[in-house]
Amino acid sequence: MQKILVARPIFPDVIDRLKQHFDVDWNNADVLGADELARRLADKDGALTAGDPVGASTLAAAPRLRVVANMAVGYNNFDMAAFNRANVLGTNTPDVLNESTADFGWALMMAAARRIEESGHWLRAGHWQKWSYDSFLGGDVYGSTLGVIGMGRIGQALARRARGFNMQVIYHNRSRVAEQIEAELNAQYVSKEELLRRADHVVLVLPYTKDSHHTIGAAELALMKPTATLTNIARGGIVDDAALVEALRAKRIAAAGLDVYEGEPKLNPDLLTVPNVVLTPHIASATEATRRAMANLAADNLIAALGEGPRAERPPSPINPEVLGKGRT
Ligand code: 8YV
Repeated sequence: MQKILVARPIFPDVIDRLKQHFDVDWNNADVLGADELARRLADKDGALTAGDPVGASTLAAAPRLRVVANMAVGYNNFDMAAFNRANVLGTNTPDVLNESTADFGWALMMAAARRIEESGHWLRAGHWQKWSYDSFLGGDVYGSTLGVIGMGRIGQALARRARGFNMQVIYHNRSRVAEQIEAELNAQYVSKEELLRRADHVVLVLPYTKDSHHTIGAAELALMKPTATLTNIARGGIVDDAALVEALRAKRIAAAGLDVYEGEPKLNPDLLTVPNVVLTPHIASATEATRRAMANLAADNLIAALGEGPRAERPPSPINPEVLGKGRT
């Protein structure tokens, strides 16, 4: 039987499914460090990760490894150049999380705009004595301008929701999306600078790469309206968190909603002292149904990629399908 490592705690019934196909080494405990991950991969044919870094040295320590299935749509934890050199297949979990993640982006954006977390803390602290006309005044979402940076599948799901809020949608992306999608979403392609100047609510839904590092820093925050909000449901590192703290403190923008952070699960401690930011612990895809679908899709990828003879199938969501059929190097 082929051997796999499941590097993280996941749903036990998905482990049971995997056990029907593989000899499973399950790390149902703390996150594995790089050395321990390499040690546990030394005799494995496949692995299921969730954000664990896998690069050249990890692959070199695992000469049998042929596939690593990430339980995430983002795969910036994989060094894909190293995967390609070694002919190791990487897979991810696209699509199954689009709607849950878009819902959550919406929730964070609205919470930031309407100061839900800030006012909730104030209430819990016992400060509420009377109604006041100017308590926690926020910005409207209905009828405002939504700026989406990263118009992929999740960005499109987010933009689709804007119709119900009568919003104008502008977007920026590496390349324009098909005209038909622009028309369906009633979305206008603009430069990043124009988007930052015009949007009332900016939402980041782009993948993290060298090029998207600090897509939003001090200069970009300075372009935004003082009444605008910024929401990041993409990846830590896309926003310069220190610059964001400064902008929030100085009220250069009204508020932010963050689900991801530079260096998470540690985060810039200054963020905790800023009232006008909503903070959540990387849970945008975290609904029962979606996390189950992600775990099962990662399992499907492993089962198909490692299947032999008549059981060999094309995995449903390969990142680098060009290595399929090539021998491990
Ligand atoms: C994952 C995510 O749960 O899919 C992604 O890219 O950010 C989340 O949905 C997280 O990355 C753990 O793998």
